[in-house]
Amino acid sequence: MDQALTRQKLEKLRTIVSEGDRVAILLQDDPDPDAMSSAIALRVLLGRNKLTTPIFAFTPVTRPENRTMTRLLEIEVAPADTKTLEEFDKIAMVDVEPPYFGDRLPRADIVIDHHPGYETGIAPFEDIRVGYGATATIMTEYLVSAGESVSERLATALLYGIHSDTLALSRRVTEGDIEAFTHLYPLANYNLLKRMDRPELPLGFARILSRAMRRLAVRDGLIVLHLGRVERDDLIVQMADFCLQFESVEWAAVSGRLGRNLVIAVRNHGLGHANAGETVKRLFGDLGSAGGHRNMAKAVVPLMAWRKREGTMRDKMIEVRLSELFNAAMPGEHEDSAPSPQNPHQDHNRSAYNQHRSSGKELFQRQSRKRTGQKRERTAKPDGKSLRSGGKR
Ligand SMILES: [Mn+2]
Repeated sequence: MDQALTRQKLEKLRTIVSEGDRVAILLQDDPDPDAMSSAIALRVLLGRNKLTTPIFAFTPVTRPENRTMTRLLEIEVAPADTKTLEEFDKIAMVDVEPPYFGDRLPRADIVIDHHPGYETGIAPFEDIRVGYGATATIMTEYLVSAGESVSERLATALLYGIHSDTLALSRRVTEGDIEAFTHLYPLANYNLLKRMDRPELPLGFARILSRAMRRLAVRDGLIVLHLGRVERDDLIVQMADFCLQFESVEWAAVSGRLGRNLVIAVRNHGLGHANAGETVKRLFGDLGSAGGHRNMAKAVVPLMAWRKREGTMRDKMIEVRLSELFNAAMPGEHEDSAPSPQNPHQDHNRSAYNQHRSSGKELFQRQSRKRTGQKRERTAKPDGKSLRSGGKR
């Protein structure tokens, strides 16, 4: 966006809010770094503080990285309710738009966002720049245009907002995002950034980790690990990311028990045709919520539903079973997991996953059937070793 237009917008923005107005800044549910950093930037632009212009959200910040951000940068997000919001003279929102809130929102005066697809023309001030990687970029442009000096805290927050919304400038990034990033970079505190990006691990996790590491094995580019009971969801996700870093690993599926659920995080390098989101949907969609993108996906399955389908909730068996499922789900790539004779559902599930397999492997299927005395479509040599001669690597 050109600077003249930003300056024009900025002037209008400042006319919307009068001296004595109490302003609420409202964020999306479970606010993320882009939203929180944009909120404190707006406060600075309006020349206000946290007493006259508090930040609200209907549900609290839950992600550990984001909680670390609020703690390290001392960002307070108060719980919103419609009645409380009604008491404010002006309601501003950043990184979100009025229709998102439905009935919960009494009014809207200022809207700054980068999300597409919402009805516009609701608030007297709107600046919606679809295509921008982050709202923090828009806010940085305002700050530059206003000639505001950006504090270390604000620069750190905005940089982290851009960083997390654009997956470290790798997704949906515009020249504007890179410019804002470059502008903020020398002003930010890297030590804090590092601590936000990698939240501290609870000490108790070390024991879980050491047990899991002993079992870690890469099979045809795939790692499957079940951690047992964990205290935080992000430990499972971090572990999946970690596993993906080992050489020759293309896919990692890591699970853990969290409350009454089995949480499964999947990561891959995006090679080949398999899609992580579609894979978890196919494997676990009937049990709970499952979905995601091509490279990262997640399933949250109630343990009771798992037991109903799989017949057991024992941690050891969960890992065995997940290993079978994921090995079978990799189209033509991962086929060498040992069959689990205890599991009555195996053949049924496999046949569904293997429908697309090529008939050129029939010889081995026959051998396999002879070996086990069962009708099975799984393609494996009698010795259980992989048939694959490499495939696409
Ligand atoms: Mn955003």
